[in-house]
Amino acid sequence: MGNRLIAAIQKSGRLSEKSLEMIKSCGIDFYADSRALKASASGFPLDFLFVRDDDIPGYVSDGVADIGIVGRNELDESGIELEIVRDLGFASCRLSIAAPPAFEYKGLESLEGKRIATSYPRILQSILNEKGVKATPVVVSGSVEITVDAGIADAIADLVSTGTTLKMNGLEEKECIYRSSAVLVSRKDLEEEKKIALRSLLERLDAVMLARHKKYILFNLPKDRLEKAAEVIGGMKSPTVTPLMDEGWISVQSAVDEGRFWSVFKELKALGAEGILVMNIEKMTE
Ligand code: PRT
Ligand code: ZN
Repeated sequence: MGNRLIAAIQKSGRLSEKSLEMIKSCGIDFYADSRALKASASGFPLDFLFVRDDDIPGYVSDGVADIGIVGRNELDESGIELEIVRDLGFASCRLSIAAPPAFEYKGLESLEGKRIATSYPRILQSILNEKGVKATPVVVSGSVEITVDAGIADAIADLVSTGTTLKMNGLEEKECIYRSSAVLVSRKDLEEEKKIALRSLLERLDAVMLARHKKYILFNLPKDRLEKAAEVIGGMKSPTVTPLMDEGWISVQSAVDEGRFWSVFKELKALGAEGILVMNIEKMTE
């Protein structure tokens, strides 16, 4: 063990699968039985502890684990200070104020003197404090959505992703007050060898995350449109150009930001591009 990095991962829940998938996509091999509480990677100095997400910040700060993957909400709620080394982007959700449609909501001020049920009292309180609003928190550990109907709260502050749960319980999302997604956290005082392992993990992770936001495109283009096409594509230094048998034509390939993809696609077509092929990129460096 000694110099192997120990990662605390949620045993079973919304973060589990994606956390492991992210590590696997870095080319790190391991076998994790769903009932096992521990696992070890082969060919990379990384071990896993499978635990409840609530325990992850504490385990990392106590040194039981060196790194962990946890929701930003869970970390902030714990009040434990850890280094957030990467925002992994998955399991994104928002903490929102919700109430029955009849509740007239004009902003956080409308919560003055009201009872608000939540599982995230610390985050809620800090947001209310910022606005100088005094409300009574009602702390529950689950099924927050039923508290209004049950008569113990006037409004709730709960995590939302699709909004279906709120609707099903007759509640209206009034305002998003906080955003969260899964983050990779680390102990602040890692030993040198573990730091080296973490750096190597991050290098791989960055290549995977960068690739996720890009598409690779390949197309044929009349030679004289190359300059214009390069402008449209933008991004990387310059596209790769290969001559074709037909002298007036070339084949062009480049990575394109996913967010800009459809507008690039349209403009390339307008420039006369043909046979456009689009591919996912597995890993890349800038
Ligand atoms: O057993 P363990 O303690 O490990 O897991 P858990 O039950 O505490 O957590 P889990 O697995 O439910 O969630 C882990 C993390 O996923 C959370 O801390 C968030 O960071 C993130 N996440 C993302 C969510 C949601 N989306 C989410 N929608 N966590 C909870 N929800 C719940 C929400 O509380 C509400 O009940 O889903 C419901 C709303 O969903 P929609 O889609 O109907 O809006
Ligand atoms: Zn939990």
